[in-house]
This record gives sequence, C-alpha cells and structure tokens, in this order.
Amino acid sequence: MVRAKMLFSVNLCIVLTICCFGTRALFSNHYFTQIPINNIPSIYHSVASLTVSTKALCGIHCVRKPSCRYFLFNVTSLSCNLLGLDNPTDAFDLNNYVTWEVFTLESACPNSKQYIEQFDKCIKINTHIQLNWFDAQTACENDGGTLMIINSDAEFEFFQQLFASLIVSPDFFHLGARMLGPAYDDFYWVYGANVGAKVKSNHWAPSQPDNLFEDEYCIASRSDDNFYLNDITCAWYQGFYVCEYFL
Ligand SMILES: [Ca+2]
Repeated sequence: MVRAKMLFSVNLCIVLTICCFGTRALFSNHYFTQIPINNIPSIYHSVASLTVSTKALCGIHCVRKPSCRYFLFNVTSLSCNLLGLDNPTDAFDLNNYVTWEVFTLESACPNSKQYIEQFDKCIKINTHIQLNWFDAQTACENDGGTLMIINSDAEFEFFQQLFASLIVSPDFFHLGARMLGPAYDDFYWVYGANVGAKVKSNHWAPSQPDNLFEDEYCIASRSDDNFYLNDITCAWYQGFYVCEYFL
C-alpha cells in the first residue's frame, strides 16, 4: 500500500479520498487507513450507524465522535458504521460486515502526544524530570520535536491557562525561545536550526526580560509570573518543559 501523507481541508479531502483510495489519508488531523476486518479487536462495539454518500463522509463522522476508532462503509448500501468503546450493549459481529470496507482511525499526533485542536499542534508537557533549557531542547529533539513555540496571543493565553491548571511542583516550564540579539531583549522563538518570530512584548512578565543573573538567555513560563515569560539562565535553571511536534 502506498503510504503517502496528504494534508487537506475536510472538503477537499472528501473529493480526493474517493479518487485516492488505498492511500493513507489525513483529514481533520486524523489518519484513516483501510485494514482487514479481522484486525478489529473484539472489544469494540457499534456506536453509531448512519447512511452517507461516501466513505470519506463516514470517516468525518468518526472524527467528530470522540469515542470512534474504526469505521466501516458499505459501498452498495452507502451504510456507515462507527466502532468505539462507549456502547458495550450494542454488539458488533464481524460476520455481518465481511463485504464492507474497514478503516482504522488514528490521531495525527505521534504516540503519547496531545493534540491541541485550536492551534493544530501536537505537544507533550514533560513533568517527570527537571532539566536545564539546553537539555530540555535536546530531549525534545531526541523525541522528534522541539521546545514549544508560541505563535499568537490566543495561543499564549491558552497555554497560560493550561499551565495554571496543572498541579505540579515546581510550576514552571521551559519554552522554545532564546536571546539572539543584537539587543539584550531580542528574544526569538527557535525550532531546530530555524529562527521564527520575535517574542512579543506583551508576553513578558512585568520588568522582564531583566537578565538578572547576567546570562539569562533562555525563557520559562512560571507561576510566579502568572505564566507570563521570564528570561532565565539556560545552563542551570532546572524546570519542566513542553515539546512540540510538527504534523
Ligand atoms: Ca529574568
């Protein structure tokens, strides 16, 4: 099977998945891939049955139903059956579906990563070990990502609230920005070897960046600053960290 990744809008994908059947398609940030019916574990149940015009529409219904993990489509009757784990009284009998096409549905994020739908990104908040900024960036890169970058005011406010909701100690997080100069307050979001936008002035905590220890060239989001940004020392300031993974 050709395993090409395709990123489409939902509407475009409705069209393209018809012609490109057999590929692994990505839409609404989920993949669906055709599988043999015997690959479905017996623990799954029918959670919805409906009639739709295409298998792509069937897949979209599966994406919209959080419990859905598989969907089955009958091209003759245009029947769509969604399988999940939230309705165990509705038994699923493989024998009734042997002529149907069967698809599995997976989140587009790598394993154990959280998909943040509002901002179309996969992240992982690491609270199992405290690292300095350099080691945190290396840990993210070794895991296939980078320290998380912030792209907008809305995204910044979302993560402020998310961090504030976490009950962890210490309650600060390394993020992916560094001082690159020439002025001391010229901090930029970085991902791998790439340099992105300058850190916005309204994302700093009051009086920051202050270069208090004269080598505060990295940033963290801390509860002491209401999760606004503070410049911190890259090499010794130990904190939790947030990795981002590109789709
Ligand atoms: Ca500081």
